[in-house]
Order: sequence, then structure tokens, then C-alpha cells
Amino acid sequence: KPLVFSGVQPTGNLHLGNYLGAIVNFVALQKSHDCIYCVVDMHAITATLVQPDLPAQIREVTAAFIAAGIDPVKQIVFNQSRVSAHAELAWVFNCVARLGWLNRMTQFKDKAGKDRENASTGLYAYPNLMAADILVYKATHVPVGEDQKQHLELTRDIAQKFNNDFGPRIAELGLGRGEAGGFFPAPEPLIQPQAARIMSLRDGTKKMSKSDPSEYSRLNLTDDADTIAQKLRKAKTDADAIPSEAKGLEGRPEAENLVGIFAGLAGKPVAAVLQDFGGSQFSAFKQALTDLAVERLAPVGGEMKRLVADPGYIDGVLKAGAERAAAIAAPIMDEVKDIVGFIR
Ligand code: AQP
Repeated sequence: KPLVFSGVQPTGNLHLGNYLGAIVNFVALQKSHDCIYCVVDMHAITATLVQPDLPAQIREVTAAFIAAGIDPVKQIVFNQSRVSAHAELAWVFNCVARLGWLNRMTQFKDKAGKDRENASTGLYAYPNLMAADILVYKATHVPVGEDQKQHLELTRDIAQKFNNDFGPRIAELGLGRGEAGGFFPAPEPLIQPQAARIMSLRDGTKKMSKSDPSEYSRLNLTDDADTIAQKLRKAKTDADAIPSEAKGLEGRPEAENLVGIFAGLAGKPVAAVLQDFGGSQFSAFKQALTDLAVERLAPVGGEMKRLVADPGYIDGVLKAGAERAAAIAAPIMDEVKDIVGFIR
């Protein structure tokens, strides 16, 4: 049976890229799938150990999920550290994944930067924990932005190696899944084509990111209308008008990004946006983009602020979600222990 799993790190500054690249898709998928949405607090300490206010950051992501339209009664919403099976399976996967596989991960290279010797081992093993997050539920579909595609491929490699290496034990214990035989499924990424990669408002070649020191690089979900207007007014552009066809965006990363953001917010293809605005100057386009961004984001931000003002409600959602998540994960983790040979 298809099952959706995805996570967002509570590292502060939740932004438009997280929203259009991931959360909008989370909301859409709940119509057709059972979904587990996780606030991945254990991932949040991999790059920066001491977070400014981790409990508040966890509540903020939870509020964003609910404000965007995720139903925490129908779907499962919880914080990762509460379900210990994630950490247990991650350890097994630390022993499945090969150093050579992790050495290829571009996110580690980006986040570790030049001072690689000083990066935490948690940051290095991050993709193994991510694989455990997904596979501890045997989830089959993972909505993510394009930056996570490589980690999803690694998750599939880990699933396959586990299935192969333990193949005889899996068969002996009768724990294979139907004809495929393997224990873990090979989960598939679900990437929104229009908003797969939202770029910085200051530099169209850099991903919009929570950790960018410039507030002007991103639209935060909690920005008010004036802040959204100000950031978009200052967003970098070039001197040419908006083209009427996509090939006119080639070599113009900032223009491409703003048109892509418009398309993502409007839920329209880029070609339709170019048809409407082809020939317009950026000043007029930015005004229309501001109106649209305020219309789409302000209600989400407003609802987030209302929800975080009631931490009791949020904490109740996370606790109930963790109990439901643990009930799914625990028997799968027991089977993993049986396959590996741990006495329990
Ligand atoms: N710029 C983006 N465009 C589209 N999707 C994006 N995502 C992140 N940035 C963009 C997607 O949002 C989901 C949650 O991301 P995350 O918080 O778990 O991790 P991240 O990718 O490390 O996010 P940031 O914002 O870029 O944080 P920092 O600055 O810490 O690196 C994921 O599905 C991600 O693809």
C-alpha cells in the first residue's frame, strides 16, 4: 500500500522554498495517500549543534504544516526524536551504507564547506538517518525539493543492499514482500516540477536557504505583507523585460527564479506566466508578484502565528502523532532486529 513520508528540519526561518518545494505537495498528497509528516529535530542538530530555541523551532514547523492545510487528525504529524526507532534503524544503516556512497553526497560538501575536518559526524551520516526516517515505516513515496534527490537515491541503495545482504535471512523468516522478495521498498521521490528549486532573491544561482545570513535572500513564511513587498522590491533582477517564451529566460537566473516563484504561487506553468507578462518591465511584474505572494503567504503566516501562541495544542498534536508513528515503526524495527540477529 502506498505510504508517503517526508520531513522538514526545525532550523528556523522556514521559507518559500520549503513551502513551494515541499509543504504544498505534502498538502496535496493527503487527498490520495496516507501520510506521515515529521519535524526532523535530530537532523536539526547536525550542522549547528546548539540551536537558538529548538522547542520553538519545532513548534513553528508543526504550525506551518497545519497552517498550510495538513490535517493532523487524518495524517500523522510528530517530531522525530520522540520515536526511537529512527535512531535504532539509522545505526543499522550506518553499517549498511558505504563510505564511498556518503563521500559522493553534494549536500555534505556544501554544508561542511572548506573546514570539512570540523564538520560533525552527524552531518556526514545525515543521509543514513534520512533513509531510516523513510524506511522505518516502509514508506513508498517521498515529496521533496530537488536538492534531496541524491539522498533519496542513497535511500534506495541502502534498501537494496539491506535486502540483498540479508536476502537469505529475510526469506528464512518469511519477511519478504510478495514477489519482489525484499524487505524494504525502494521509495520514490515526488518532486514538484514548477517549484523544485527556488533560488535566493539576492543570487539566482544559489538555493533559497534557511541558513543564508541575508534576510533579503528569502521570503519567510511568517513575513508580513510589508516585509514581503520590501524583499521583492529589492530582489535582484536584470535590465531586460520579461520574455514571452521560456528560452528568453536562459542565462537570466534571477528572472527565471522570479517567474518560477510566480508560477509556483499561482499553480500555473511557467509558459502561462510568460504569456501573461511577456514584454512587461520588472517593476510591474514585481508588483503583481507581491500581490500574489501576500495573498498566498499572509494567511499561512497569520495562522502559524495564531497556532504557535497555543503551544499546548501543538505539543498535543506532536505527542499523539508520535504514538501513532511509533505503533507503525515498532513492529518493523522488531523485524529488522530479527533479520540482523539481535536478540530482543
Ligand atoms: N530552495 C528550495 N527550493 C525548493 N525546495 C526546497 N527545500 C529546501 N529548500 C528548497 C525543500 O524543503 C524541504 C525541507 O528542507 P529541510 O529543512 O529539511 O532541509 P534543507 O533542504 O537543508 O533546507 P534549507 O532551507 O536549505 O536549509 P539549510 O539552510 O539548513 O540548508 C525539503 O524537501 C527540501 O528539498
